[in-house]
Amino acid sequence: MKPEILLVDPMMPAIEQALDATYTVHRLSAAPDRDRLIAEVAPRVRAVVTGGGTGVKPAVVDALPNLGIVAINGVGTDAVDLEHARGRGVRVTNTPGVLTDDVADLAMGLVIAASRRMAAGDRFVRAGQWPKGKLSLARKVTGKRMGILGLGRIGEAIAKRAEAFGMGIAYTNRNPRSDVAYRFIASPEDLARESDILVVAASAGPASRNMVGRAMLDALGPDGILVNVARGSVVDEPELLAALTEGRLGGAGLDVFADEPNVPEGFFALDNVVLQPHQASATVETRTAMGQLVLDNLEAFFAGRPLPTAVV
Ligand code: 8YV
Repeated sequence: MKPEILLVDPMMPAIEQALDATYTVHRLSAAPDRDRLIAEVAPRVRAVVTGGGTGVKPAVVDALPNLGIVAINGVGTDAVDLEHARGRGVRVTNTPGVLTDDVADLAMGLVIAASRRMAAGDRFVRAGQWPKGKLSLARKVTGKRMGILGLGRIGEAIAKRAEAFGMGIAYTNRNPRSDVAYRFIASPEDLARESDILVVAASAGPASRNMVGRAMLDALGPDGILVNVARGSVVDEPELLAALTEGRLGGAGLDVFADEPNVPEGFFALDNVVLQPHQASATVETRTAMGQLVLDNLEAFFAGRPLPTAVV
């Protein structure tokens, strides 16, 4: 008898095939009526596999009496209530490490794209405007001051890349780090004031919710660039939209939003914003490695072995 699992978000075909080989997979995203599927399979489901941004609601965890593990296909754990899972005796795993480079690469891509107006330039050429005029000047990247909000694995990988661009690097973190030479600035607002480019790489949760609000955006200022590759919840989205619209902030590169996949339409009209549909870990190589880690965690769980990347 194969153990039964609930797959919340689709994964790469090769990973789904590997899941099918070992488990009976109930696919939530393909179900015409999700609540009905959950009710039907609830007593038999031993594992939930879900995306970092999607997670699983406590009510669903509570509806699955034999659930033993939630395997997150992502590093962020904010969409799963970890304390609730702990209370229910449910293990939780994520996929740290394997996606660090990709997220840092995309962050630098957004820094360059937003500063150098690459998306606006692309639209300009496609619209046949080049023969009629010139794109307005962009902002230089090399040598700028970068502030990093959250210097964990991903923040540090972004800092390493920024070093190659001759940037001065400062950061805010829960605690100063003794193992890096970057400048620690305790106050997020001071960090923004002393940065040309502010990159959000902090983990999401109650402590960082709406942390980047009006005060920080105004401190970053009309020439400042904000890049967010963490979670939409860390930034006060209406304040960000207002700052960009009113010219109080220079530009933004955004991979994440408060209510994905819904992006406030106000952003669509802004030429100084580069938008991505949560792509930071979305490469064949990294999604393969993330999927493999999910498979490894499930295998260890069902074999009664220690979990490779346990959070709970
Ligand atoms: C993924 C993520 O897009 O790692 C995370 O926390 O949000 C992203 O890597 C997501 O988890 C896809 O399943």
